[in-house]
Amino acid sequence: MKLERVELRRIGIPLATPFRTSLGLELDRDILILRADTSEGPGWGECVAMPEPGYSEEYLDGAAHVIQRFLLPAVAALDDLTPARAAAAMAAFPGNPMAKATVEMAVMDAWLRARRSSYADHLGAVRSTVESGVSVGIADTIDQLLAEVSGYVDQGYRRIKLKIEPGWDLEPVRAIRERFPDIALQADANAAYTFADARHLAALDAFDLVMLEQPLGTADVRDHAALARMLRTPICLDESITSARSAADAIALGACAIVNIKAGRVGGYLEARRIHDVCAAHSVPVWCGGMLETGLGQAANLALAALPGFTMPADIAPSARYFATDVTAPITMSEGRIAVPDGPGLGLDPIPEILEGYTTDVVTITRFG
Ligand code: SMG
Ligand code: MG
Repeated sequence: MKLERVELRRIGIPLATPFRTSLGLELDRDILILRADTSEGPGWGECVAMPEPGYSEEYLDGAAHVIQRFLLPAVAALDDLTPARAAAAMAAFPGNPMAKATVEMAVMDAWLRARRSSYADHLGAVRSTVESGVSVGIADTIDQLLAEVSGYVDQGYRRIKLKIEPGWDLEPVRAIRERFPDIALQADANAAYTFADARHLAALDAFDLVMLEQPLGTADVRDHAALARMLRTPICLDESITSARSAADAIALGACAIVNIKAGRVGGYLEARRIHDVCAAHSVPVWCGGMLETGLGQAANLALAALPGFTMPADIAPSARYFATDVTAPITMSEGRIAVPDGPGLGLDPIPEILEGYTTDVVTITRFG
């Protein structure tokens, strides 16, 4: 297989519900969709970088530039292109995991479609549906949060995750726990605290949380280990885990009991699978995180979340939770579960007219480097 042509398409989609976290407020999604045309057919990738650095140092314009200027020439130079060879070629450049994951995702899609094999089969999925969890943004008031979460509980989500930050933590968590004593509940701080907040965070132990996700800074792995010794609530790392190696280190330090895996954060689905393997070898449960993806990204995430070590509900929700109209046929939930696509490649296609309608910019590349 050989890369012949790439289309870098920027789309803007309003979010069905504004999403506020300690990182800022998202009202719509600005997303880069990469179409890779190869000698064996097309494949699709989605970039999860946000418009601004915040969640990590990557941002969308920067990722688009790195893809065009460095990653595509390296991948286009390969005569016998496979997903693993693409990842190896891109590894020559340090960092930029979300940019790399976008290219790898599209190459893997093209390669699997040509082989009539699904993402799920290729990655090693063992189940055909995945438990769906919902990530709930910071609300203006506790009453608004209660109303929003009630709706999600009624819809049947298997787990509720509350975004927290200093000033919005114990009270919202207490209110939700009092109203819903039996739901699986967890909190995600997106690195908003420091170790100086350890005693305050220990007060979350009263609310029987499944986990506390990334309370401290991305680089504060040793502080997470110290915090873990002070809390009964299990610590889950998200931002801090950037590779299988960093997962092994964090586990060895005692910095996390659970790992959130996002392919974009770690450079692609192949590295995501390696993190799954490392965690499984240490009996550390993992679950699939989300970055408010379209149906394309969700399709790949569903395949990943069907691997055996993914034993906790994913941040994968039906399309309607994110967008009034998704770019693919809508992803739907039934009794809190979402089906893993089983068609070739991602198993879902973008609908051309819908993609076109959301498009804000297209660049077509036929000569690389
Ligand atoms: O995709 O349902 C989703 C959102 C999941 O909360 C979510 N993602 O830190 O886990 C996380 C956040 C990152 C996105 S914040 C802009
Ligand atoms: Mg997180």
